[in-house]
Amino acid sequence: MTKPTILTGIRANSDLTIGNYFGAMLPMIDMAKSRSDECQVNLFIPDLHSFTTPIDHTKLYEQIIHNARVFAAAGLPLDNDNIHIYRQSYITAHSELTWILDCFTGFGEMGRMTQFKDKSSSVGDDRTSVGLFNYPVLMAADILLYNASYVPVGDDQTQHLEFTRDIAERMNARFGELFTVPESVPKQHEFFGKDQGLRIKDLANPNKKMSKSDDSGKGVIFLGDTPGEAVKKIMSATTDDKAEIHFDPANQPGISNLLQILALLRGQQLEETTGEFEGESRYGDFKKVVADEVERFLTDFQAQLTATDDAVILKKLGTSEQAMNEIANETLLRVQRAVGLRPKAE
Ligand code: AQP
Repeated sequence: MTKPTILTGIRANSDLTIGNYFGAMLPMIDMAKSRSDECQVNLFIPDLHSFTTPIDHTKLYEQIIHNARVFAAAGLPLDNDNIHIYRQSYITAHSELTWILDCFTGFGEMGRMTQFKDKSSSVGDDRTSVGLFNYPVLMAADILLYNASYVPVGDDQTQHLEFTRDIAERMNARFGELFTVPESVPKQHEFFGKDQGLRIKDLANPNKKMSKSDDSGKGVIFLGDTPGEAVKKIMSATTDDKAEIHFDPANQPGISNLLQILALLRGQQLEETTGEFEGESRYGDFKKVVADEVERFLTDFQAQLTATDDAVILKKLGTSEQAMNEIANETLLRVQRAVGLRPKAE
């Protein structure tokens, strides 16, 4: 019996943040390690998704390789044959299947996607591309090409997973069993077990999430920040005038965010960290504790990053991409035959 496939990725549009690291990368690596005996794990670098919003293209290729290094530095076992790490654009079937699925996707269906509405309003009409409008279809192709059943999704991606299930069912109803339909959102939550909703907030504006594409970067800690830069960002983080530390995201979002960050950096349960500082009044002292921990984390992480070996990483990418091309091309051929682009199978 073939093993179920788990699939997940992080865009390479900019340096990663501690939000991406603790909210996505570390959980992905833990999941890959714990599930790789029973599942095939596909971790991919969605390089085609990286420019649905404007980026500096002179930096894209280096950023892609850099993200692969970050996975290695964060502990991804590159010698595990059940874990694949690959660059999306190296498997051309992603683009080809996207076009075919596009022609079975409604304009209105895409226009209802809240991510499109949010992101297009933030970049403005002139810079809103058809790629941004269309990216859920590319995401559906990313999943369906590999018959993936499990895709960890945060709130912002649930609509896209639902669309993937819809288009797979639509194509299957019309052309016969072409695709494995990924599990529903509740089943994904059941499978991945833990809370997928963790969100580190922007330090300057703790009412919004920390994002790698943030224009000012003032409230964002990037993995490539010098420890000194990161310390300054923590020390100038927005808090409140209550002068009492409580974990209360609704009323004290800044302080609560710092407690959350500290717990993640220390690898502690949030309750343990909040218990230690509950009721204290000296925000400056508390920030210094968080800043020291951030400094230590970045110093260690950057040393691990420097120690990664590009030859080993490129070899792993190459091996995974070869294996992924085989699986993806098989699915694509099935679809091409079904829609009449290739002769029917003998
Ligand atoms: N602040 C965050 N806290 C926890 N997790 C986060 N993630 C993003 N921000 C936080 C998780 O990181 C992964 C990144 O996926 P993505 O690059 O495909 O896109 P995203 O969700 O749009 O992430 P960003 O950092 O906000 O990127 P930009 O600014 O480029 O759009 C996801 O698993 C996400 O949940």
